[in-house]
Amino acid sequence: MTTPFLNTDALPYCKGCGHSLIAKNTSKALEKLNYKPLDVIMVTDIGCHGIIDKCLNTHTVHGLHGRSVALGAGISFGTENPDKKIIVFIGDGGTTIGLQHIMEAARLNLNMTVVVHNNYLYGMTGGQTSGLTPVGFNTTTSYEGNPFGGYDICALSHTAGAAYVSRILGICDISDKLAVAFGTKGFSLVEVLEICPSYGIKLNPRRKLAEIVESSGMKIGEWSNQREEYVKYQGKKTDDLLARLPEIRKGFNSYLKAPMSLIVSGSAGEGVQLAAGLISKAAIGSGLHVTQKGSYPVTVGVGFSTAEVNLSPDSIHFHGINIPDMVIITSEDGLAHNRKRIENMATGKLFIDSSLEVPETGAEIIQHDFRSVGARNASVFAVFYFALKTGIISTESLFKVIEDEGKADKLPMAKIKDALSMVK
Ligand SMILES: Cc1ncc(C[n+]2csc(CCOP(=O)(O)OP(=O)(O)O)c2C)c(N)n1
Ligand code: SF4
Repeated sequence: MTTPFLNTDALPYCKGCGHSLIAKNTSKALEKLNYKPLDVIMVTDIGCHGIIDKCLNTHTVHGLHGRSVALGAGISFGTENPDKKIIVFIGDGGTTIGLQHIMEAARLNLNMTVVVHNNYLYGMTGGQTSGLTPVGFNTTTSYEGNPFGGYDICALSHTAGAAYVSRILGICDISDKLAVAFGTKGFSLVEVLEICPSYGIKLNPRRKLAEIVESSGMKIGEWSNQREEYVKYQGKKTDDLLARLPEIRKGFNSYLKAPMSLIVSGSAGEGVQLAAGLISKAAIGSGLHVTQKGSYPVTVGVGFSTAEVNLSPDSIHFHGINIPDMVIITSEDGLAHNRKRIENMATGKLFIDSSLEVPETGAEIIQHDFRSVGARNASVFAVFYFALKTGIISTESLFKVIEDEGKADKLPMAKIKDALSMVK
């Protein structure tokens, strides 16, 4: 039977896995609290518990191992809407890996609930010990019993400042217990104890969950802190960074009818990213959709600098560039960084500084002395040259960006115009 929150009753877990019980009772608890599926943002972690995503009718986000709480925290900061319910599903493995994220969310008392699926081991990868495995418990990395005790995630979260924490056994109907956590304002965490039938039960035959819990020394129970939730502490909201960017209005046209990928590359400190930015903004001003990505070594002043630009008359859904349509190379560093991709081009155009050795390529080769305007301006001149030769964007649209951004004084415009006037 499906529920408003679960689109199937064929949950993807091994027979008897406690993860199924948690998923079903989460649905039940949310129904009891009158949440609608799209009021709920479920963030899942890596692990067996995380494969529930496809069964959920809620919003879903799947995070890296241990990082789901950080994602949930980001969503909580971003939504700041107590009517939306953010729930993070995480395993004991992810809890170990992302412990600090949990502490931080508890310390700030962010509006969210973390459900720790504690089956005492890493389920998906074959039953290894986690930081929550209790002393004496057998796993595939401790066949003679874990020599260490596990973290008390409830005590840690409570001490860090969580509004509500509980440790419960993952048996029978746990929906009311989950509902208490889901209904808490601020940060709540429920540690649900279970045994993974595929590894935990096999490796620990004849042991019962209640006895394992007892021997771990960690009590079943609930703990709370009377605190305001994070939203109540908020002062002035920070301005949206995007809102500060000047709007680019369409003032030009482009003949581009299909997506085109372009690489601009040269040496760090030679205006490569600036030049690519000019193309991108001029293209937006010409009615195109644009993505731009920069890459350069961490030592930003030496080595290559490469910009990847996608231009398209329609929305762009993937910004990666494998084999580019066009390439502009203004220095040896840029050539070395892109040689493989240039060699793989069967068509397209390569604009390359005439001082450089031309690599083997199927692209049409267009050589020009871009460095004649000075090394620091070679890339800016090269994009003007590119505009002139291809007509994809006009040189006027590039001049307009420079004007609008007040860059005319910082660039040798006269030199560039002079050099352009000599281009045939
Ligand atoms: C960063 C990272 N490290 C390791 C892995 C490999 N990995 C995938 S699932 C898993 C174990 C998950 O165990 P747990 O978090 O306890 O969840 P369970 O499978 O028990 O639900 C691991 C280590 C990964 N996907 N990503
Ligand atoms: S391997 Fe263990 S944790 Fe994973 S689905 Fe099967 S029983 Fe559940």
